[in-house]
Amino acid sequence: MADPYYITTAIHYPNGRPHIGHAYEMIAADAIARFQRQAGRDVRFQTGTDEHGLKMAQTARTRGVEVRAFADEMSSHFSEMADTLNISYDRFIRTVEPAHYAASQAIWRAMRDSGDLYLDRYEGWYSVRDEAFYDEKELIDGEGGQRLSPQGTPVEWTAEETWFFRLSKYQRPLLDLYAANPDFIRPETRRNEVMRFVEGGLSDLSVSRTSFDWGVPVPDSPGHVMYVWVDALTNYLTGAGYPDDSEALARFWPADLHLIGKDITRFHTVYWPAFLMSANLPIPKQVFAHGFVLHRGEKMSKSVGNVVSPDELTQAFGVDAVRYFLLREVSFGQDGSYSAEAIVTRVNAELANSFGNLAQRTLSFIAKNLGGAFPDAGRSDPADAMLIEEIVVACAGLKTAFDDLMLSQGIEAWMRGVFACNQYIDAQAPWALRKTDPERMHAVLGTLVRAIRMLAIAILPVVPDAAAKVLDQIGADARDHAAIDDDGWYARQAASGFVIAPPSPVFPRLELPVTE
Ligand code: ME8
Repeated sequence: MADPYYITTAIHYPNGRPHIGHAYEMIAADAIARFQRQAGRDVRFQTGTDEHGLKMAQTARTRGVEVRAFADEMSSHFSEMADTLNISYDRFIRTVEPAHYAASQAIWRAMRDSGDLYLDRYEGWYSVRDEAFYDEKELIDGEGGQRLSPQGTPVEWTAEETWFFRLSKYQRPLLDLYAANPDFIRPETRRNEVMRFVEGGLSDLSVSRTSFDWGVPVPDSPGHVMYVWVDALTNYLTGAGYPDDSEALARFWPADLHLIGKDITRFHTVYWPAFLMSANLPIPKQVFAHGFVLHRGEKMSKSVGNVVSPDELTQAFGVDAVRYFLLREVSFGQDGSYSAEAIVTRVNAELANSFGNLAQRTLSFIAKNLGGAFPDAGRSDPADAMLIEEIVVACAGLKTAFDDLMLSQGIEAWMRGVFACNQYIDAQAPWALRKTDPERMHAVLGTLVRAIRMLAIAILPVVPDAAAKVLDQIGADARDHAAIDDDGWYARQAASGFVIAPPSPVFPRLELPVTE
């Protein structure tokens, strides 16, 4: 049976509409999931919405709607966005599902049975926006002396009876975990931050609330609901069949990769492994914290008026263009910036004018001048084998980089293959050979068809629809990594009598919308 691979995104708060940051995270996870499927892994890919907590309850109240109805409506915007963006998730989890209540209560009982939960009075600072507790020493001063969280969000003083989790007990085990697994937290900058934070000492964590009831009820403790992060993090286990589906659990737990944004690293690399250790469950193999996507270098905010919805972007430029841009432009793990100009420039230069143009010119020439028949072997030249070698290297470069989650570098390696094709066309001038040297023309066009197929397979995880269209145009069915190295494909396809129809362009040239 194929090797399992379990990948998750964060589950998103549906207290507002999805924004480009949510889209970015789903797209990156999707490219990784598709890439692993191509490599033959048995992928389980989960995304979803995080629907409990004070933030959701307060937003619903402000809007005068019942919180469950509000959650239902808002969650659907996220699943619709996932579908629009062509996200190949296996499960879209909602934390209001009964299966998720069962998982959250099971992990709670397991932590309680380990002696790690106790009742006490909590008094301290809470940020509803971050759904996070902060120590006094972490706070910063805002305007007019207002206390703010380190993220710059307002905090309020809270005092209530709550259950506590003995986080302090896990300081040493956590530091040991980081030391033994240098790749558990990536990138390196985040790993260093987390280690410094844990080395500074850990306070026990308040993990239940009594002042509101929008959450998973704490077992055997009437009036308490779980702190939203306890239930939220448990979604990853719910998706792996916890607690009852032992077959799925054995297969998919621990997760291979939690892909999250940098602002929630602490929850995933401190609290989550501590909860799991307490419940005697294995720790995920890796947490990768991606950076933030900014609009023209600025944080998106409603008050600045620079919030662009993912829908607006995909309607203006197309889904694959937006996917390509985000993965190519943003060095994975760092912050990045987007603007309409940057999208148009990047996509036109690399997709429309380079890869798209290469496929379009080659295939329409064959359709027109060879009646769509695959070119003959013709008279080969060392330049042909050299080009194929460059393409093999480019595709292998993408694979090595994607295996290591270096998405942007992987696409860059692929682009070198595209540029090699364009140089080859300039040097070989196949269109001119039609009259002067048809045998050579056949060999050149045949080499280009081979190259186009390999490049299209390699880039499928990034631009799944567009690359599939190119592959359809040449009738290439096998689309996994092994197919890239299949030298016999061309001869078989030519012998099958497949006819290349006049292609319609797959990567249109983008125009800047007039409003920008
Ligand atoms: O934090 N650029 O949900 P969330 C890139 N429910 N990524 C961004 C971003 C931006 N501008 N803004 C947010 C939560 N994100 C919790 C997670 S997981 C058990 C619970 C990322 O809707 C953010 O870092 O506030 C996070 O990974 C994800 O979007 C959801 O953020």
